[in-house]
Amino acid sequence: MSHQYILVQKKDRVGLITLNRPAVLNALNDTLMDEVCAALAHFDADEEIGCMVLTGSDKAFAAGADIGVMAQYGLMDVYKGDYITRNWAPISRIRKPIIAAVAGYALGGGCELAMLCDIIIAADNAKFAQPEVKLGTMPGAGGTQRLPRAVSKAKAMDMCLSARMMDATEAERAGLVSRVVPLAQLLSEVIKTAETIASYSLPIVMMIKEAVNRSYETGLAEGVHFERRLFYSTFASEDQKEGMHAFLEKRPAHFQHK
Ligand code: DAK
Repeated sequence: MSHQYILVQKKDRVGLITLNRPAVLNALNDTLMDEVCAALAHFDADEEIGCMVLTGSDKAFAAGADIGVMAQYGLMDVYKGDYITRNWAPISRIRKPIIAAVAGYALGGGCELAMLCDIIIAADNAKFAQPEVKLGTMPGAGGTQRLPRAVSKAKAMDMCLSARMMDATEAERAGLVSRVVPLAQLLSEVIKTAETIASYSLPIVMMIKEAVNRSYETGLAEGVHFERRLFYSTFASEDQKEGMHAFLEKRPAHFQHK
């Protein structure tokens, strides 16, 4: 498959997608998002892939939605065209884990795209912001919803209302990113983590993703109940037998993803 704005690679059981629109710091347009969605869906359906990584360049993960495109749109264009929603929403239905490897700017839609992933690992030069207010608009892909869940209401308000940039250290302290690594090691560290995840039983990994995501969308009792049902169901898998017997036999587990 050929792409205009992304690069796609398979590294053993890891699917790597690199945003590649350097002239505009990976600004997100429809073609780019169509390509990202298609590549993620392709890896999601590929039995040989256990985890995906989404990254950008050293300078920018993505500097937001393409302002040149948005500037021309009126209400009817965005509403009737289901602007962005049609090619962003499918990302939240991807069942395998996605890690965002963020270096440089993750602004507006770039920050929202990273938050659509399951884990954000940041380089020490990463900068996060929701600067839409400066353009006379507001976050439209989860900035006002996922950010407060990640970093607290006060910090999300601060970010969305003031448009200030949060550096990697603050983002880690606030809980937006899981860890910060030196820029030169970002991709190797992220791929190492993705390989570790991909080495585990795929259906179990998918269940864990599903269960953690459920915690965002339901109350505690319902969430714990959901977790318990999935936990019980892991006992019907061959990989649960393999994992536990491997421990008892003091040998590495060889998961068959079933
Ligand atoms: N769109 C288009 N072009 C962009 C861009 C963007 N978001 N960001 C940067 N560029 C372009 C610049 O215009 C420049 O192009 P040339 O002048 O070379 O032709 C080139 O990239 C390099 O940028 P700079 O020259 O500005 O580079 P600097 O290092 O000086 O500054 C910067 C880097 C990232 C601080 C600056 O470029 C900047 O502030 N960029 C805009 C950031 C921004 O405001 N982003 C938020 C956009 S609003 C939705 C989902 C999502 C969204 C909306 C709806 N739905 C689901 C409905 C998202 C909205 C947004 O993201």
